[in-house]
Amino acid sequence: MMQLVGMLDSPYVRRVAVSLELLGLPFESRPISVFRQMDAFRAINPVIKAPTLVTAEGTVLMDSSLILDWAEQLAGPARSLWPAAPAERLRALRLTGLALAACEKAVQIVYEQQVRPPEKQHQPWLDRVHAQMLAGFGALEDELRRGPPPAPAGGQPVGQAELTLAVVWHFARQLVPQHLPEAPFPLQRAASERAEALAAFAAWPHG
Ligand SMILES: N[C@@H](CCC(=O)N[C@@H](CS)C(=O)NCC(=O)O)C(=O)O
Repeated sequence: MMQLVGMLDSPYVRRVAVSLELLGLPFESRPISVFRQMDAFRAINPVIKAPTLVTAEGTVLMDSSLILDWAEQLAGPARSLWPAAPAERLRALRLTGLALAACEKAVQIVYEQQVRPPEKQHQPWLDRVHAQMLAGFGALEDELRRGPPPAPAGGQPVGQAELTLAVVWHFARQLVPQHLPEAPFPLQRAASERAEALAAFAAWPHG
């Protein structure tokens, strides 16, 4: 059985876990920390990146989007979390890209504030990534105002775009709430609440 290595406090790990669940692909979760259990992680993947997927044959994959590419191959097009029509697929890719960019910026805020000692923090960098994160969530909110994310070909209650933006919103509100007010983003808040109520999200909770 394939193994998903990494903790669910990582939004990248969580998006893979929820996606595997919705794709109907069984996996073993190995919640090893990239910080507190570096040696154990290194023994599986010397690069120490979460998520890491160890396939049933033993291939070690990393990067959530590439892992999900492989998972989609295993599940087949009839179960896909992506829409089949090109225009909808393009919109889903745009939404997912915005969510992943906002996510990267939220993670950078966390690293700047929690990994670096306070005297080594660099405010201009923090300001830059904070503005980038808000720009990402702002663009996502504009997109959601134009209409809901496209439905997936596999008929799941959420597709990859909605799943990712919901995981990212929840993560950012948990980790950097002082940098992310809820009021300007009501549609993302609602999407997150809807998603968190789904069985696949409850099965793989943040943290
Ligand atoms: N683009 C990657 C980002 C993954 C990532 O940065 N994961 C973090 C945990 S949230 C990590 O491995 N951090 C440890 C490190 O980069 O050294 C993905 O989509 O999987």
